[in-house]
Amino acid sequence: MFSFFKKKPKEEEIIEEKIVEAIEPDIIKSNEIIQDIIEKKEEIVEIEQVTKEKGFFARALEKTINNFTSIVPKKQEKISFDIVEELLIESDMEYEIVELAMDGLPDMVTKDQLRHRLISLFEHAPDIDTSNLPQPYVQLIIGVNGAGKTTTIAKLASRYKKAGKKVILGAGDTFRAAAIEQLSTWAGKLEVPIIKTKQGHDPSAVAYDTIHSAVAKNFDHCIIDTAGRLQTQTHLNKELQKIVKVCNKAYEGSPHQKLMILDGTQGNSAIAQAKAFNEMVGIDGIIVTKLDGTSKGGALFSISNQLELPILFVGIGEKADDLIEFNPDEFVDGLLDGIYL
Ligand SMILES: Nc1nc2c(ncn2[C@@H]2O[C@H](COP(=O)(O)OP(=O)(O)OP(=O)(O)O)[C@@H](O)[C@H]2O)c(=O)[nH]1
Ligand SMILES: [Mg+2]
Repeated sequence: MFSFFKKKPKEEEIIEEKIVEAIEPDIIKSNEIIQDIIEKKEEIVEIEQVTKEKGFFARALEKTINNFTSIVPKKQEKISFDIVEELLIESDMEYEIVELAMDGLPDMVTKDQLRHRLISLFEHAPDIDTSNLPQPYVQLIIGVNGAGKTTTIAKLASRYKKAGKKVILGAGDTFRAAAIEQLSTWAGKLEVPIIKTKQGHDPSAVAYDTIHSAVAKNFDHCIIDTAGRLQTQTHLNKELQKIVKVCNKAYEGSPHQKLMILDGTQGNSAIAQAKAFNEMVGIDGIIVTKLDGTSKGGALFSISNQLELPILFVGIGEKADDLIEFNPDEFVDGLLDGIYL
């Protein structure tokens, strides 16, 4: 301690000064780095907060909105008619529908004006009354290959189960190898029962057994998977019509809902598919999957408007929770908040 007050020899002082001189830039640099890290952390917290606050749709529509912001980089109060038209076409809304939506709008379009027009595009679709559902409520899931049918069944089952309902699944895709295992794995994860058979067996029999079991054991929801098929595959389409008939035999009035699963990344081309399936068996509602993976979010306007069918849910990821109820107001707000002040 005493030595602390002792005067340092001259060389020692010089060496000390030199060391300080040598390391000073490093100290300044590391202080800068620390400051940078602190600022970045604050930025991340802020981004996380904003992301949390953003509606589900804003997140689901991220790719579509990114496309918008490449045309309108800064949010505005009014956007010119031509730019709005470009934005809608860019989001894969069919030109006919764009014209319909924009008819009579002024040169500079406000958010409210556009919002009103876009929401009205969904108004043709009938409402589905979800009160007093028959029990069991039988849903038949249909669509082309890879649209997201099986994953959507898992998402629906998870949703119903969380609402305290009893759910049973039917592995009606007996055509594709591994389809039965895929649904069985989901059933295991979600802890819901599944009725299945061997690959190649009659899917109508699976549908029958599933419904029969659902009725006998008082299940609330019965969801039946089907094999992916193209509207041009006549034998598979006959098979689908047979499944529908057999459901009605197992429990009169079922299937209560024939749900068409459309791959959102296909944009407008999904409309032709849905039309063909609608003619084949009659569709009651639509679920659009993979909205998270597409910049073609505007196709939902054309899908609902052209088919005059309600979009019930949208898929926004691969997990069981990645399904959100479709709400036209929130969907339109999610889109417009990206470009309007
Ligand atoms: N990103 C994303 N991927 C999804 C979504 N829905 C389904 N998928 C993925 O799409 C792929 C196909 O999904 P499946 O559920 O097997 O589709 P499917 O219609 O049953 O297919 P097939 O039975 O072969 O006709 C899988 O990799 C899923 O994880 C979604 O909403 N978002
Ligand atoms: Mg499948």
